[in-house]
Amino acid sequence: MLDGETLKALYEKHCKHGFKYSYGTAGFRYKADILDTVMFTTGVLAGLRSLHLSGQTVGVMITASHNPPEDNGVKIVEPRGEMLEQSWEKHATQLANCASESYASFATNLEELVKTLKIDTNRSGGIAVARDSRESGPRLLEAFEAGVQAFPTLRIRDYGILTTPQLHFLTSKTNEFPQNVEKDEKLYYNEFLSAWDEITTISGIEALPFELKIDAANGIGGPKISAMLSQRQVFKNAYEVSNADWQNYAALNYCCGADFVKTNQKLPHGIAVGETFNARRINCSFDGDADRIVFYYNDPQGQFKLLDGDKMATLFAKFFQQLLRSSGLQKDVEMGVVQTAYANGSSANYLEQVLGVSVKCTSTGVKHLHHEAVKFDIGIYFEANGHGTVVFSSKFVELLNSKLATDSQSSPESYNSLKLLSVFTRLINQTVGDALSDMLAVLAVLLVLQWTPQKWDEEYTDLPNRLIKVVVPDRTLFKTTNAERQLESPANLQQEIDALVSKYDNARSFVRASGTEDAVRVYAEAASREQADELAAMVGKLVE
Ligand code: NG1
Ligand code: ZN
Repeated sequence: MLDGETLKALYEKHCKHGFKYSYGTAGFRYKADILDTVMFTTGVLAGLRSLHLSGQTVGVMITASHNPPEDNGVKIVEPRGEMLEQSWEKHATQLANCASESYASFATNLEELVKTLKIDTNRSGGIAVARDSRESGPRLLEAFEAGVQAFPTLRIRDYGILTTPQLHFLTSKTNEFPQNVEKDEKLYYNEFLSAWDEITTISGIEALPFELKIDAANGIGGPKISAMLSQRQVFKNAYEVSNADWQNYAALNYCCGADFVKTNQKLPHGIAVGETFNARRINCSFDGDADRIVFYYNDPQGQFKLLDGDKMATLFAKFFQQLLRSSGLQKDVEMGVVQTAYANGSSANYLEQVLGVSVKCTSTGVKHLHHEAVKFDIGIYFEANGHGTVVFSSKFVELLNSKLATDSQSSPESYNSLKLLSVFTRLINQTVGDALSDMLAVLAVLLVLQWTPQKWDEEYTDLPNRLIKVVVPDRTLFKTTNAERQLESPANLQQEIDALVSKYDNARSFVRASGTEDAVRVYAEAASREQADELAAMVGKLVE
């Protein structure tokens, strides 16, 4: 470990005093100009984490996802690509807050962590770091790297600008694959494109039978999706990337991207609808770091229709259920869907009542959903905003492989279904929700089922809903229970919300503090658009 004098000099170069930080839903996320201290301490903490995990490579992503351009953030990724182990979040928060107080406080806290976690600071270890396209990225990276220098035995691999899921993927492959395999973007593209190739072979298509429009939120997903799709003839002339101006910092997430489309329930700037209805036209929006995706289309009446995370979860559930049945595996495999309180009531109903699939509800934030999803053999998890993926248990993958090895003589339908299930385990980025891989997976399902976006949408009808943000003096006063569906404090507020909800048809509403923005979120759904809007506004007034 670095000597005290040198570490202090680095600290003084990068740290400022007087802020209070907290490692929230998706790591630290604030205005970029107050983040230097946090970046420095996150460098130190990621180093500690790697050393604690016997020198395995730990990932770090510098991003503020769908937030405005002036924000930024950072999160730590576990060696297998998952979110930081929950018990370490408090260490991250504490170290940042100590550093924000004084060097002495930071140094004491660091010493305590090394001691209590029994960390050998002389061993080697590794950090893989990447950032999204924000202007503040290079400055914050510098502060981060200064923090990592606390442990001179650590190697840093700086991947430059990547999507968040690319960083998760490469972190996981760095630990999984031998050293002589190059862990770069090529590895990422090859992984998903080779699975996609099998889909095109199975479907027998030479050209994508969709007119695909991609809104890249002026983020890093734009150049990356082009780099991916341009490698395959089947996409030639079939897609167009809009809002791909990722070097125009101010344009990031502005009037475009998945969050804009989901929240406003309308087309983003830069995506126009044709004069005449085209059943094969499908649009999608990524968020700024390309870990979320939502799809949408305009119906024959010209009405905007959203196909969000709930629609993706239900599409995958129906599809995998069919494949499990036709391959005779349904009795051996447990499949479930994990959602949050923001999932549309109709989606949970459809899953449980129509498909008969089990549904679990967790707190917001993919780390909670992921944790629950891995309990299933096929765990489908999506936040309504389009952030999610599917995870497959190793037991399931082994079962598939052994069936594929022995079942080649069984019915072609069953064998084909087994093959498709196997391809999907490779087409989907299981480490984390990934706009690029999710997009390919959704297109693959539609191709196999020969469905149009409208056919997909017709499976069930969303209840009209509204999500609003209310700025309050102190959002930490809002404490929830029951997977964030009910408030415990402020006292009596839940009863007042319940009283309002009971006046509307088929209604539901809940309130929680955001973990990524300084605001409280109010969600409402009801039988009609007017009722949902009115209920959200009324609950919003209660909260103010
Ligand atoms: P917060 O700000 O805690 O609501 C938002 C999203 C989460 C998740 C995180 C991380 C909503 C309502 N909330 O969290 O689902 O994606 O950002 O990006 O969409
Ligand atoms: Zn994101």
